Amino acid sequence: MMRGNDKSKELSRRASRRIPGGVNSPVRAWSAVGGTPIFIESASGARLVDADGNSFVDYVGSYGPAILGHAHPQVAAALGEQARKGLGYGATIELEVELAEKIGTAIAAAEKVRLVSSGTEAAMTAIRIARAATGRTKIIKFDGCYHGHSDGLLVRAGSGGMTLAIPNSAGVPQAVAAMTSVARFNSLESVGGCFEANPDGVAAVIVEPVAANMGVVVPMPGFLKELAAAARRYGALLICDEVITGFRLCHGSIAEKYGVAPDLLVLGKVIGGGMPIGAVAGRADLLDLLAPAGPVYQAGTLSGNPLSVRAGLETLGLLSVPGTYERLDTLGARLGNGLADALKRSGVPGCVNRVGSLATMFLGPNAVCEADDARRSDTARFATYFHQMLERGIYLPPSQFEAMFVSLAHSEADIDQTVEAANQALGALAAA
Ligand code: KE4
Repeated sequence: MMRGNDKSKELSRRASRRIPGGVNSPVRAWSAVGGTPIFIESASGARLVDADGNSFVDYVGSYGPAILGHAHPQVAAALGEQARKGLGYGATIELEVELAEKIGTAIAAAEKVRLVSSGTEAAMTAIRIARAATGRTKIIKFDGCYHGHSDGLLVRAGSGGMTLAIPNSAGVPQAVAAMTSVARFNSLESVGGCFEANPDGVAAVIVEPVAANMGVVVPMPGFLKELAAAARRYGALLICDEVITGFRLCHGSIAEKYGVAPDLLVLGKVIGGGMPIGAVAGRADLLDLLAPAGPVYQAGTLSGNPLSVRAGLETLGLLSVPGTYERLDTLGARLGNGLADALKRSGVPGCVNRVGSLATMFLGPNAVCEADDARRSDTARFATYFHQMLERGIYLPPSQFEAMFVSLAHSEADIDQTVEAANQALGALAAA
């Protein structure tokens, strides 16, 4: 049981005086679930400890990077060693080359790689490359998918955009938003409609191959392959945003596992091992459009910084151990099946979507295949469920429209504790 949250309450009041909404990223604000966000004191393995000393099994995992669990000793030691060599130089180091080579070896489509400091930067750069390469302006994205907060991609955005019901951000000029057409995930008909509505041509289609920012939504069989074929037919580039899925669902690109070879890929999170990172990768002729090789400008003071690339290399090295992704899938299946059984036992309507170590339990709809299905979730009930789980020592993402992240540090006992807590929490919901 929780030991109170007085310290988090006091820190939240202090934070709100100096930081908008008291957070440095909206999804951390608990706007959709209510209550005071817990402030984290430390984390290790699958557990977090908050400022009041409460301990939780963690399913946020820094929203994806903590795939090894928090504070992995080998990664922490490597960071300490690297820091003693300096934090950054404004010049290139061998480790950047090594990380680009490792990504290129793992992902056939990643002939070249440009490292940046966030997924947002990487996605916006991929769009810029596509516009330069095709001479076209329009892009197609999917309702509920999230690709960071650059202007043109904050249209019908998922993650915080869905959570806070700000699908189209203020401050984005209508002229910019109009360059983005929005299709429905898993609907090839809506994709065709977007292409037909833009006779001047579309520069690129950007998609999360497994959507994870409207909650987890799995691509229907053949959807990604047909999407790639449609893009090719209309002369548009295909950009797969694998900021979440890259090196999480397999040792590389999940798009390639679905038989799709994207022209450009967006990566982040896991490849930095918890440190700030992003990457745009893909065909060499496209990446070579980037300055100084080509005319598309993109830059970053801390791009490829020594600490991020060292943490990323250590993490990818540990993830290359045979059996890693089978283990993640086994743990993810134990969690997903357990939550589905708990839903059924409670009689609370809902469904569980899962791919590997990514899972979302939707409360309300009995199937979620696209954003409008997800929007039919009972978010009030989810808020109650969130707090019921928190009381039982389980820390979930504070939104129905996020994914649960399972790490290699989660044990069967952690998963079973989570499922038992869900049985009790859903039972309480059903009885309310
Ligand atoms: P960042 O700019 O936050 O590093 O990455 C943006 C991004 C791009 N593409 C995908 C598929 C993403 O999921 C993200 C960021 N994910 C959210 C969680 N759903 C980050 C959490 C946050 O905004 O604080």
